[in-house]
Parts: sequence; C-alpha cells; structure tokens
Amino acid sequence: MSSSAPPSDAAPPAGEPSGRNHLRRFLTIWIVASVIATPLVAIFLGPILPPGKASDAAAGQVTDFTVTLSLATPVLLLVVLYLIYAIVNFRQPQGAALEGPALRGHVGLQTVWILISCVLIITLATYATFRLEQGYGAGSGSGPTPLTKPSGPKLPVQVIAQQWAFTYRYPTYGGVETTHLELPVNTMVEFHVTSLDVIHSFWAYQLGVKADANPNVDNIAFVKPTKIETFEVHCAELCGLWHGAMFDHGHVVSRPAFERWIAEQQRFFAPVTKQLPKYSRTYLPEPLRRGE
Ligand SMILES: [Cu+2]
Repeated sequence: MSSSAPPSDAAPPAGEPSGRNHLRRFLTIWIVASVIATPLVAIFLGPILPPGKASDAAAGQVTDFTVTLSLATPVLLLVVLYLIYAIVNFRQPQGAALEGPALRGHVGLQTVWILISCVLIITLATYATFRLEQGYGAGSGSGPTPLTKPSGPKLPVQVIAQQWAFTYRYPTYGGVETTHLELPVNTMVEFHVTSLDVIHSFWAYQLGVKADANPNVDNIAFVKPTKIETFEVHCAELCGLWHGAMFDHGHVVSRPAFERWIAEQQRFFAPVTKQLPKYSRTYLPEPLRRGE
C-alpha cells in the first residue's frame, strides 16, 4: 500500500506496483466481480422485478429489466470498484494533499471509452426496438394505427378516462359501458384508450399496460392477461384536483366467469346503454360537442 510512501512524480519505489500493474490488477478484480455478480443479479433479482408476470406485456418488461440490469451491473461495478481501489491505493498521506500531474489527450483511453459507450448504446437501442416490435408496443399505447398487431382473435375494450374515473366499453357486447374492468384470462385484449375531457393515462400496473388517454384520440394497446388476479388501475397523468384519487381495481377472471359477468353488466346497464352515444373510437370533449 502506498499510504506511507512520500508523494512523488517519480517511478514507484521497489515493491510498489507500477501504473501498468495497477491497471492489470484492477481489471482482474473488476472482471472477476462482474463474472460473479452479473449472473447473481439475473438469477436472483430478475424474477422479483416489477411489474410481475401477470400478462405477456408484464412478463416482457420483467425480461427487459433483467437484461438491462444485467448489462448495467458491470458498469456499476466499474465505477464503485474503481472508487474503492483508488481510495485504498492512491490515497495520499495526511497533510500531503497534492494534486497529481494533469492527464491530457490519452488517445487510447478516449478511443476505448467512446467505443464502449457506442457499443452499449447501439446494443440497447437495437434490443429495445426489437422488443418493442415483438411485443406489439410492449404494453404502451401505439396510437390509432399500431405498427405491429398480434394475429388471431382479440377482445376490444374501450377505456374511457374522464375527471376523475375510468369507465369501460365493450363494443362486441352491445357497446355496454361499465364502471368496472374485467378481462378473460389468456385472451388477447385490444384496449382502445381515450378521454372525454383532459389528458389522462391508463396504467394497469400488474398487466404492464400504460397508455395515454387523450381526448379525440384512439390509442391502442395490446395485452394478454395470463394470470387470474386483481390488478390496479391508476391514472398516470396529472389531470386535475382529484388525479390522486383516480384509481380502481380490475379483475382477470376465467372465460366462463367473464361471460357471466358481461351478461350481467348488459342486463344491469341496459337502460343506460340505450341512452349512450353510439360506440365510437373517439368522443368529442363536452365543450367541443356543444360548439364552444
Ligand atoms: Cu389523472
């Protein structure tokens, strides 16, 4: 250790590691730590990451978080281990707080730094683009004409946000509008998210869905719930005084339970359904409808 060595710009005394040896020693420590820590992060931390695995979109997000966290682990270790290494090895004796010689224009170091940064960013951008396309928008709203759509049958469910509640319309079940959200398990759902007044955001946390709810916009988000459970629904866009109270719970249920529930909703809301405007992908906000 150099803590007792006098500060000097000269070559290190005999027995002290040179700059090259420091580099080799530090790289060895970093590589060993990364090789041990990265799989541990992926194996033990990955499975408990939010938002859980209650849908295809949510499970995809857990995978993406695990991949990015695993990629970030060696970077974090590089920074933390270097700090510790520097404190231990390059600390100056008390009372001798002298600055070392200035370092300028190290072409090798700069090239390696820029190259590694570029490789990391390009890798992440490519991975993210691929995953977004593969996951039909990865649980986020893709606007009225999504670039990629799942094949096969889909259950359309319209999410209507307004200050300060969500209601849900099922166009394939007579356009009934309910105050609760129920979805059948293992069915591809096509959310059509819109708003009647200001901007909101439909966030079904455990399903991994977060889609902007904007007036006069049909924002489509796909999700396939894979677990029977209760999930939270929050508004995720500051939308006025009671934004914080704009939440409720949705339920993923079995297909027969869903059919029973929606039939019940159709019966219960029949008098209201008759009064509703015809099902539409978007609705004009009230002041616009009145021509103000
Ligand atoms: Cu809100």
